[in-house]
Amino acid sequence: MYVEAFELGAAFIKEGSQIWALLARLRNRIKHGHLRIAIFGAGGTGKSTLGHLFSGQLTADACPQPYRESLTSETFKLKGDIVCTFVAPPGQVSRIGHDWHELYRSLASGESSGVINVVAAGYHSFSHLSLKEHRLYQEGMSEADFMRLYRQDRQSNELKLLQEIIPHLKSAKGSVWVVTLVNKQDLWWPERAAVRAHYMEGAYNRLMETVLEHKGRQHFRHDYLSASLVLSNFRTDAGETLALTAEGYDHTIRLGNLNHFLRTIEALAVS
Ligand SMILES: Nc1nc2c(ncn2[C@@H]2O[C@H](COP(=O)(O)OP(=O)(O)OP(=O)(O)O)[C@@H](O)[C@H]2O)c(=O)[nH]1
Ligand SMILES: [Mg+2]
Repeated sequence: MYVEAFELGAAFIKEGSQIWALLARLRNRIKHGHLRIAIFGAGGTGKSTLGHLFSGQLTADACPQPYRESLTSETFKLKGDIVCTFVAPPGQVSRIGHDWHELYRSLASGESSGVINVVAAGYHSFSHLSLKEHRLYQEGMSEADFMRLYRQDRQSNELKLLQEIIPHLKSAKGSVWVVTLVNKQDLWWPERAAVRAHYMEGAYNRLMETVLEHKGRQHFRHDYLSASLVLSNFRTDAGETLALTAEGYDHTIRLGNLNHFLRTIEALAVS
């Protein structure tokens, strides 16, 4: 799912600093492939950020943007000879409807053969000014108390959304690949073993396995990857700190993992 710094050889680290070239190559290679990638995921996990990275509107070292909830589906097209499209519908539960159904249709017709499901180990951005306006906040709670409850709630939401997508993966026409992108590595890096176990050994994985059983290895492939699309402390607009970028999470780890993620997408996109 993730690559640890000590696993990265010197050559890999050097390449990690060339993410931009890799992204350009990825775009160039898939723009001739008539490929459409559907990006699913709960609100605030990083779908729009991912679309911006793919489409060249965000560089690997760009400044993070404050969270603005997407209100409609966003389509990120590659520049130039445009045939590869990344579609990311908004992930707030209240907005699941038409946009998600469009993506389901594109899976059923075989138009989309790649899916990226973005999760974030419960570190989902939200649009309330202060945590005190959040429905989970109770009088007297510290930021840490709130985060414990909030992350549990968001992780169950990730599962609920996956349950919703599963039947559509099963009935997708032809072969389909899925990447679970566990984003916001910069916020959960010290607890990476627990995060890895949560996704790869629990209910999330069991749900993915049902698709594999249904479609068979020949027609279904699922990979876990993780990255930090931007490096940013998790704060509310009111200035409350909900999580800090992790101590020890450095540029090399970030670029190494981003590189690993992009290389895998590149390989899947041309397979
Ligand atoms: N710390 C950190 N923040 C991130 C990362 N990726 C994205 N973000 C931030 O998370 C916030 C939400 O990202 P978006 O891409 O807008 O999320 P979304 O999934 O499109 O959200 P909706 O449109 O509501 O469905 C933004 O402020 C991003 O800058 C990451 O890897 N680490
Ligand atoms: Mg969005």
